[in-house]
Parts: sequence; structure tokens; C-alpha cells
Amino acid sequence: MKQTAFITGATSGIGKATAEIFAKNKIRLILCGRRAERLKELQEELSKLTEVTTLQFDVRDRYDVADQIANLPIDFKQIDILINNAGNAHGLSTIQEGNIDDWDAMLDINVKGLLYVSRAIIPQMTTRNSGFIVNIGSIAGKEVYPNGNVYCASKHAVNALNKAMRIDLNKHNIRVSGIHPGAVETEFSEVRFKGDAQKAENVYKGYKALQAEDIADIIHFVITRPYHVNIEDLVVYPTAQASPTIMNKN
Ligand code: NDP
Ligand code: 8X3
Repeated sequence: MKQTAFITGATSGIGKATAEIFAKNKIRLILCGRRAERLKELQEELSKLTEVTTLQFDVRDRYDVADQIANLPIDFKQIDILINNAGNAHGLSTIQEGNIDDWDAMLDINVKGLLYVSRAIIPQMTTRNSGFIVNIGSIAGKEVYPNGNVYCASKHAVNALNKAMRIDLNKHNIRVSGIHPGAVETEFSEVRFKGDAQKAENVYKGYKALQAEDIADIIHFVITRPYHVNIEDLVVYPTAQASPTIMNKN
């Protein structure tokens, strides 16, 4: 039977690549993000392969999130797979110099946004006693690195919520997997450095970073294991990276 996936942060990077591989594999798609134009383009493109609908919302708006999910078109109401991917780092600075608006953004988007989306979707999974949730964490949720402070805290929270979901949803046969990438070459660094293209480019210079498609491929692998197999947690680095701070650059 055809499955339906709900992907947050589908307008770019890992979320977009996941939408593309899911579409190729005929998974029906609900694609979310704030950038309407990108959602429209993606819908036009991927509709050639599968059924696609889009939701434009900011994950920080709990009422809009709940309302739009409650009002999905009939063919998209049953969500089998939730990919909690929307998120970013905002800034990179010491705790004593941190920008409080950046802190709010990271905690509101990466943690509370993930919760709002999950809370709106999980009850239909528990009622059906089936479902799959993939939470995109980060190596920043496994280790803390200099100047990463609040981003690392937000991803440690995602790591904790991933475990919490697995425990609370266990009796409902819902699989929960966490994927924790190292450096992936996406718009991530552009956002972190507030559009400073040079700084963003430097993050991915001198080695081969992970590509969004690498992570999407892994997500697809995770969700296509036999029903009795739940990959709990995956940490994925580029070969050149040994830890958040150890990078073998040319
Ligand atoms: P991108 O910046 O390329 O994509 C981020 C996505 O999140 C976009 O689609 C963006 O859509 C969406 N998003 C951001 N803020 C909001 C918001 N307030 N409401 C709704 N959607 C939002 O980065 P990546 O693809 O790299 O990041 C995806 C996930 O992977 C994130 O959770 C990130 O923390 C994680 N990650 C990334 C790594 C990397 O090195 N790139 C490594 C480890 C983890 P829009 O702007 O249209 O709303
Ligand atoms: C993104 C990877 O190392 O910039 O989560 O935190 S890192």
C-alpha cells in the first residue's frame, strides 16, 4: 500500500533531497517550509512521480501548524512517516557574547517546532498503532563544541526527544529513529552566518563534505527496513571529519 510522508524543511538541503528520493520511490508527500515559491516548484517537479501537497508554515507558529495539519486534504490525512527535519543553527559565538534572538530562534525552531509538528501528528499514529518518525539531530546533539553552545543544546534536546518518543510510543508499534549528521553541504552555513557567503563556503572547503543526497539515501534506507527492524540512532560523518572539531582538510 502506498505510504504518505510528512517532511518538514523540504524547501532545501536534506529535506528537499529526502522528498526527491521518496518521490522516486512512489511515497506520497506532504512537503513543508516557509518559502512558498520553492514549495510550488518542488510540487510541480515531484508531482510527475507521486502525489504531492504542500503546507507553508513556520514551525514556531503552534496554532498554524496544528490547524494546517488538521485540515490536510482527505488523501493526505493518514501520515505514515514523519520526517522532523526543519531546523538551523543561527550564529556561532561564545555563550557570553551570544545573540539572544539567535538563541530564541534555535530553541523555538529546532526544539519547540519539532514538538508542535510531532504533537499534531502522533495521535493519529497511536490511534492506528503504526507509524514511523525520523528525527534529524546532529553530531551537535552528541557532543558540544566551542561556540556551538545553544545550537548544541537544541540538538541535545532533539536527541533526548528522539529517545523519549521511542519509549512513549513503544507500545503503539511506532518506530522512531534519530539521524545525526556531521558536516552536510547545504544552506545550513549560509543561515548560520546570516548570508555571509564567504564564511559559509569556507566550512565546506578543502574536503568532501556530506551531500544532502547522502543523508536522504540513509533516511530512505532506515524507513524501508522490515517492520521488526528499528534503527535507533545513526551518526554519519564525512570521511574527512573525525569529530565536530577534527577535520582533515587539504
Ligand atoms: P538547510 O538550511 O538547507 O534547510 C533547512 C530547512 O529547514 C529549510 O527547508 C527551511 O525551510 C526549514 N526551516 C528552517 N526554519 C524553519 C521554520 N522556522 N519553519 C519552517 N521551516 C523551517 O539545512 P539542512 O538541510 O542542512 O538542515 C536540515 C536539518 O539537518 C536541520 O535540522 C539541521 O540542524 C540538521 N543538520 C544539518 C547539518 C549540516 O551540516 N548541514 C548537520 C547536522 C544536522 P524554509 O526556510 O523555507 O522555512
Ligand atoms: C550541523 C553540524 O557541526 O555544524 O549540525 O553542528 S555542526
